[in-house]
Amino acid sequence: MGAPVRVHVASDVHGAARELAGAATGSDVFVCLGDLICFLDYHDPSRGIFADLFGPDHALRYIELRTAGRYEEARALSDQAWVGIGVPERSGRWSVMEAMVRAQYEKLFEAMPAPALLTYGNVDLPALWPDYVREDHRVVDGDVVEMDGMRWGFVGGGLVSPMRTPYEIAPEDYAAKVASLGPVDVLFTHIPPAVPELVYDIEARRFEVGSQALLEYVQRVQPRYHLFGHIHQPLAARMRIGRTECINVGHFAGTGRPFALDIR
Ligand SMILES: [Mn+2]
Repeated sequence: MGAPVRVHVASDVHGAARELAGAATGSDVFVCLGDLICFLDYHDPSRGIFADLFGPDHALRYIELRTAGRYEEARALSDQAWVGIGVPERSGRWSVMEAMVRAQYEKLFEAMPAPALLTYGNVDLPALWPDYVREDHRVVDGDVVEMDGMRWGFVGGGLVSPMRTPYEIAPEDYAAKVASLGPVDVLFTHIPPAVPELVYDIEARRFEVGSQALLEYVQRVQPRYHLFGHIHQPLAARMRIGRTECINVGHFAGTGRPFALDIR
């Protein structure tokens, strides 16, 4: 048996550029599972694009409404706030947001270790990535990378949800990406398989969206590992599904540390 491959995995970076810069130290391979952008910080409402645009009080109220599942009221509050900063037309908002997203991506991709294997989270804008990825940043979505005689599969993005985050995919399109992988030894995705314990967030107190297609894939293909993020405070951070060890790699923005695993 050869030497193990030590992989460091970071997911849900949400603006933590400083910590990201050191996240590959000591690893053979660095993997980032997305959600680079910070729109809102549920722990620190003074951080993120919403707070920068509308102030921390607005961000806090917006967070409260969304946490309570009052999405329509949250949207109305946000409409008001846009009027407040002199951008009443919906059509004018994107250019303001895009400039702020670009400023974050510039910092984050500069801090991103290289080489790295990357895929998208639901809080990412794939169309902007080509402007920021560096030469040794390999973006993989619905595809397989050969690694030391193993097949590592990657599926990025989230599924359609009431949160209306930027990169949400219809379940049938997501399932098609999963199906296109073929068999893999290690599966990397942003979102978890649809297992209640893995998708329930004990702090937000709600079920987030997991993927039925991922669950069926894991049950059928039985990769050695399925590594994912997305749920910041999961009810269960790991679980066996048959032979597969399913692991939530943790909330990088909260811990500042990558998940480390030796794979042989
Ligand atoms: Mn996410």
